[in-house]
Amino acid sequence: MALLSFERKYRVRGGTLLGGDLFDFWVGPFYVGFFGVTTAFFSVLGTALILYAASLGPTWNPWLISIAPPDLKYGLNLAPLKEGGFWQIITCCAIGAFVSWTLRQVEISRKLGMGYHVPFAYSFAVFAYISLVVIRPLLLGAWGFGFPYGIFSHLDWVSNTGYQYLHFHYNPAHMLAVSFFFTTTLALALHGALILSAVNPAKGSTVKTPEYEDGFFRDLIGYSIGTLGIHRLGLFLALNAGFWSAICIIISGPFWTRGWPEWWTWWLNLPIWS
Ligand code: UQ2
Repeated sequence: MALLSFERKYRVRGGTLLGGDLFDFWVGPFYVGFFGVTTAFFSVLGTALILYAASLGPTWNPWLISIAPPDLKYGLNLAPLKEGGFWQIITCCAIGAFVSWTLRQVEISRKLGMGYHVPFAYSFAVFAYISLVVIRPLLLGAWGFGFPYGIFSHLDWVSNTGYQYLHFHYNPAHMLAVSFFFTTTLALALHGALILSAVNPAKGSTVKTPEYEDGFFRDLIGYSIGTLGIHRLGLFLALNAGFWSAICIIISGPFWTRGWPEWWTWWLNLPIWS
């Protein structure tokens, strides 16, 4: 079925979490809903505040613009606008927009009678962001532990925060996260290549069926995970990458304050070595 006629068939009433029929309409191809309105509100307000805060700064060079969180001395209080207050309001807008976007995905899933896999997956990315700007700052007792909103400045924050723990690659949760990121790229490379190879057969022959896809990997390694399985694996790998990234930064500071290489002394201290 062509996409536009499919949309007409499935552009159904209901499935809303909030607002009933009030916001149950579309603008062009876009479903609105209560959370479409709140997404637009927080995105526009947050973007306007970023531009205004940037206009008060020293540069319009897009690489160098930076909106910093408050100084540590403000703890968990509200700071004056020009001393981190903008960062605090912008953070609220960002979280408002991300959560609204997630709930709009839920409403669309309900409308179409689908599972909640997309909002579930998206929520891991939102969790990773909230870990950096809310959960870890709360645990450490100051909003100033959040990262600055700027292209170079957030890179500097990542580097400085990493070196504060001497060698971040010794963080076991970071090890897991990196391994999952790499395995995700391996899985998508295998999957993308396999699908394209099946739909681009030798000149003159027809597109190959999934049995060929199974056949390729059975010939190669004696095992095929299957057409549904590869998507389950992909989701599992990608969600774990985001999840362990969030964990690796939450534990840095609140639960481990020394260098990460030192954490491994438990291994050197095992009685089996003596
Ligand atoms: C597969 C399969 C697909 C795939 C891929 C595989 C027909 C179209 C890529 C092969 C994947 C395997 C064997 C798992 C690899 C494991 C890791 C951790 C990367 O069998 O079924 O469907 O796209």
